[in-house]
Amino acid sequence: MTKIAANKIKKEMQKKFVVGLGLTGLSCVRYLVSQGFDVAAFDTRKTAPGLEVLKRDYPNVQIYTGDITDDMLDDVEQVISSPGISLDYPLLIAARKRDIEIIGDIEIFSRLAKAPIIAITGSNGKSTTTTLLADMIKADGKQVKMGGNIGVPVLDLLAEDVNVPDFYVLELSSFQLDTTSHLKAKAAVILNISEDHMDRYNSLDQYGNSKLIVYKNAEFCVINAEDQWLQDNVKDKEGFVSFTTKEPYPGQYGLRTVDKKEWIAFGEELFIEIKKLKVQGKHQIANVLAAIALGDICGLSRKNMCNALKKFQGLKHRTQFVSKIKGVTYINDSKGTNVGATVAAVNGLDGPVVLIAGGVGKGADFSDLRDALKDKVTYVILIGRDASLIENMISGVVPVVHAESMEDAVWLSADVAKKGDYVLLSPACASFDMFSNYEQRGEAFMQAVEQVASELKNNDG
Ligand code: UMA
Ligand code: ADP
Repeated sequence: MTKIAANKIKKEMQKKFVVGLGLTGLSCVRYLVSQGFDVAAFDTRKTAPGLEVLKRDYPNVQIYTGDITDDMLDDVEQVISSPGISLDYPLLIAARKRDIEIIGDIEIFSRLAKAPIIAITGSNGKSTTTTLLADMIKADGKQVKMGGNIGVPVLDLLAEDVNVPDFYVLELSSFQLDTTSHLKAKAAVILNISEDHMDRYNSLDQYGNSKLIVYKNAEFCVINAEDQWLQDNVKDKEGFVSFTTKEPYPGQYGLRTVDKKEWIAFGEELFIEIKKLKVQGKHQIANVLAAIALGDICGLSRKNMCNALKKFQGLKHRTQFVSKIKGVTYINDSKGTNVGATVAAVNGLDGPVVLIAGGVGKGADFSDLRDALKDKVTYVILIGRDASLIENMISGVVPVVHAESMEDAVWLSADVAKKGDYVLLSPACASFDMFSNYEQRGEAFMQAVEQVASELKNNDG
């Protein structure tokens, strides 16, 4: 028998079972079928998002939807689970009982990738830092592929790999890291840890520990010196590169004031003046510092990194300027889907704030909002499913009003905001009770702001 035929038979005996038919599941099926594996797939939903495409393009893939049955895992040698499915889901418990390996797409990718991986995780700032680093790598004339939680399933990066890039830059969520064990990043950063996804994890520690997986086996580790959870829980930080938004010590990335000008610095070395950056707010500066630290590890030229930095405007829906109407500035931070992000957004603004918040709280403890809102926020306008949970935590601290829709919320905000105020949409919640995703929520906010702008202008005329 030829080696190729033997390999084919070996692969056919290895049934891969893909759990979840979202972006990740579909990309896993695509990749595994292209490699000649026998593949079956399952989704808890009877009408999963990728179901029709899957049936059309992969008629040989056996598909199960809805309830699980005992025989599903027969002949299965490996389960590839999507990030949206909890590891406590009964099918995955059953797989563990049968000693079937459970991995995710990041694990497959880690075992196969032929270029250095830069891994970026944290509760907030992942997409921003990932995009900025990819921009810097491009500005340095190198090839980069960006994927992961940012919206491009990693196996799609391999599928298109005719030319292996110089770097893969991956945004990784805790869900993705939960099913990853062989990631060996060239450089890894955890930007920060604050409560998120408490409907999936028992505690902040359990959630944080998932993120710590990025540091395991990484050649270089980058850490936020100001993050309490990381400082308390990363036991051995020897050799770590760290960043701070205060004055750095030698070998650390931070901010330095020289002749009344504030600079991004590496120890004593001045890198770029803050006022040359288009992004604003301490939290965004922290992301910039992390990206520079990673860029240095990648060996990028400082000049090219600075060029990318000067152009970087930040991402849409992240403390994004929308409009200034009658002296009130409207900011869209729809991607503020947890308390940490909302606190950072509020702190980053230099005037009184009317805050629009609410949605699906994901089991979060909203009490941290109390201190952050106390002296800065004049009104909170609440929308969405968990509005009353937030109200319970902040009532007595700041006046609260409820709105039925985003449009109503924006009109209410325009009524109460005074000249010099900010109206900030930063929900501290997920969006899926009222919108398909955070992008749609942000668009709804921006449209409503446009409406306010045009009606107030008409009234003026
Ligand atoms: N679902 C079911 N039944 C299933 C499988 C999934 O109900 O059998 C539900 C999940 O509970 C979830 C939704 O379907 O509500 C999507 O889950 P999924 O695993 O199918 O997700 P994908 O479409 O594969 O997208 C995932 C990431 N989504 C999640 O982790 C929930 C995307 O990150 C990521 O861009 C994509 O893989 C490519 O890597 C999005 C996200 O919301 C942006 N991530 C979370 C976050 O950033 O907070 C972690
Ligand atoms: P992620 O990909 O981790 O969700 P994003 O870059 O998309 O991060 O930003 C998500 C939200 O977090 C936005 O509301 C943004 O304003 C806020 N944010 C960004 N960077 C930070 C940071 N370093 N600390 C706290 N909040 C941040």
